[in-house]
Amino acid sequence: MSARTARWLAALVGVVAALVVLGVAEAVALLVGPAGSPLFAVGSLVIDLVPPGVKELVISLFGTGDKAVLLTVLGVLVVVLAGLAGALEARRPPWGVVIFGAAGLFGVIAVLTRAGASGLDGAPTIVGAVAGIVVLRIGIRRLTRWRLAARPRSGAVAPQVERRSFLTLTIVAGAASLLVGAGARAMNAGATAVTQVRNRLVLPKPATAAPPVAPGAELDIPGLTPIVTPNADFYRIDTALQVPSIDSASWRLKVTGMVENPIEIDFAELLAKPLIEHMVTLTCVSNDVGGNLIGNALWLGYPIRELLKQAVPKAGADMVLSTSIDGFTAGTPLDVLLDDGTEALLAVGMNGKPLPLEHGFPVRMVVPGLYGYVSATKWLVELEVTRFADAQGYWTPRGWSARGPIKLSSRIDTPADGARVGAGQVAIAGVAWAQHTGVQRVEVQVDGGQWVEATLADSISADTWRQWVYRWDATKGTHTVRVRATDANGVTQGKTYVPPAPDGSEGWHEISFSV
Ligand SMILES: Nc1nc2c(c(=O)[nH]1)N[C@H]1C(S)=C(S)[C@@H](COP(=O)(O)O)O[C@H]1N2
Ligand SMILES: [Mo]
Repeated sequence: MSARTARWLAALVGVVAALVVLGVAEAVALLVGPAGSPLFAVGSLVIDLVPPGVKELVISLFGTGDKAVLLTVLGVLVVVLAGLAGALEARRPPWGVVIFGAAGLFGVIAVLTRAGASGLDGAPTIVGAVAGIVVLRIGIRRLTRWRLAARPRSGAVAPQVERRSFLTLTIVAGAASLLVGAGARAMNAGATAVTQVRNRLVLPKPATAAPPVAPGAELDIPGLTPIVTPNADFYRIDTALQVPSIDSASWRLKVTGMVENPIEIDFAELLAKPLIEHMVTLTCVSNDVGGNLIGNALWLGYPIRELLKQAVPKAGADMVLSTSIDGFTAGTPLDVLLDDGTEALLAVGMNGKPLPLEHGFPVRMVVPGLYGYVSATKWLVELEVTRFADAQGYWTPRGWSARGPIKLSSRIDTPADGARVGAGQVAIAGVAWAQHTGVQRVEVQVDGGQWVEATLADSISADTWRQWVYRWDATKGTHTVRVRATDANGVTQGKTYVPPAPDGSEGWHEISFSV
C-alpha cells in the first residue's frame, strides 16, 4: 500500500468516526430531548459568533437560503476536519483523538449555551464523541495492521484478513451511523417542530378561574415540598421511550363506543369551549411509602363530563377507556367522569403554560382522586365509552387493579432521612393527601412515644395535598419520627405496610435523624 493510499484511508476513518459521533448523538438525543442534538446547536452557536457584517453579507447573497449555506459550509468543515484528524491519528497519535475531543467539547458548549438548555442536554454529544473516538482508534489500528501485513514478506497474517477487518469496520460503522442518525434526526426534528408550536401557543383565559392559593397553604419551611410543583420538577411516569410529538393543529379527540352521538373535536374547538382552572394533586400508584411520585399543579381544561353529556352515554356503560397516541390506555369509572362534583378535565394547561411535551401535550386527562394509571392519560386521542366487563386499561392485565382510587397517605419531607440537625427546635414537616376526600388531621410520633397533632397548613381543596409541620425541641441523640394522617371521613392511616402493587402502598412513613 502506498503512503498516499494509507493517508486517504486514515482520513476516511476520521470521516466515519465523525459520522459515528453525529449518529450516536442524535440517537441519544431521542432519549434526553431534541435540544441535546449537537447538529443545530453548533449551527446556531456559529450564527451567534459570526460578526454581524459577515452575517448580513451571507443573507444578502443567499437570502432565505442562508441557513442551507451555513449548514453546507459546516458540513464541509466537519468532513475536512475529521479527515485531517484521521490522517493525524495515523501519523502522530493521539492528535486525532485530541481534535475529536476538542470538537466534542465545542459541541457540548454549543448545546449548553442554547436558551433553556439543561445539563442533561450535553449527554448526547459526550456519548457521541466517546463512541467516535473509539471508532477512530480501532479504525486506525486496523489500518496500520493491514498496512504492515501488506508489506512484502511481512509474514504473520495474510493481508486480505487485515484488509477485510478494516473494511468491515469502516463500512459497518459508517452505514449504521448514517441510517440510525438520519432516522433519529427526522424524529428529533419532529419534536423540535412541536416544541415551537407549543412555544407559540397562547392559551385562552379560563371562563372559571381558580381562586389564588391562600398564603396560609404554604408553610415556607426549608426542605418542605412547595405547595405547587413547578412543571420542570413534576414527576414523570409513562411507558413512552420517546415522548410523542403531536402538533396541536392536527390533534383530534374522538368520543366513541357506547354513546348516542359519537363526537370528534379538534384543538381549536376545544380551546373555544369555556375552560376551567382547577388545582389537582396527581399521584402514581407506584409511589411507595415516603416516595416522590406525586405533584400538585394548576390545570386548565374542559370538564370531561360536558363532552360526555354531549355524546350521551348509553345505559349499561360504566367505564371510559382513554387512549393515548402511543397506545397507552386507562380505564376510568364513567360515574366519576360524569359526577358534577368532580372536576375531571381534558387539560391543556399546567401551571399557566401549555402542557409540557412530557406531560401530555397537547391534551391529557386529569381526574381528582384517582391514580394516574387509571385516569391521567397523556397525549390523549380517544375516549371510548365501554364497560369494565368488556375492556381493560394498559396496566390491568399486567397485575394492577382495574380500579385505582388514591389512598390516604402522608410523608415527612424534612428532616431528610439520615440527616444531622443542629440542637434546638427542629421543624418536622411534610405533606399529606387524600385526594377528593381531604385531610383532617396529621399526627407525628417521636421515638415511639405519644402521637401528637401537627399543625396543618390551610387546605386549597380536597383535591390537593396539604402541608403540615410539627416543631419539636430536639434532644441530643438519634431519633425516629413517624407520621400518619386522618382523612375528612375520620379514617386514619393504618400501620401495616402494603407494597404499591396492585392498588397503591399503605403504611406510616418513618425517618431517622440525629441531633
Ligand atoms: N400516554 C400515557 N399516559 C399516561 C401514562 C403512560 O404511560 N402513557 N402513565 C400514567 C401514569 S401511571 C401516571 S402516574 C401519570 C403521570 O403523569 P405525569 O408524567 O404527568 O406526572 O400519567 C399517566 N398517563
Ligand atoms: Mo402511575
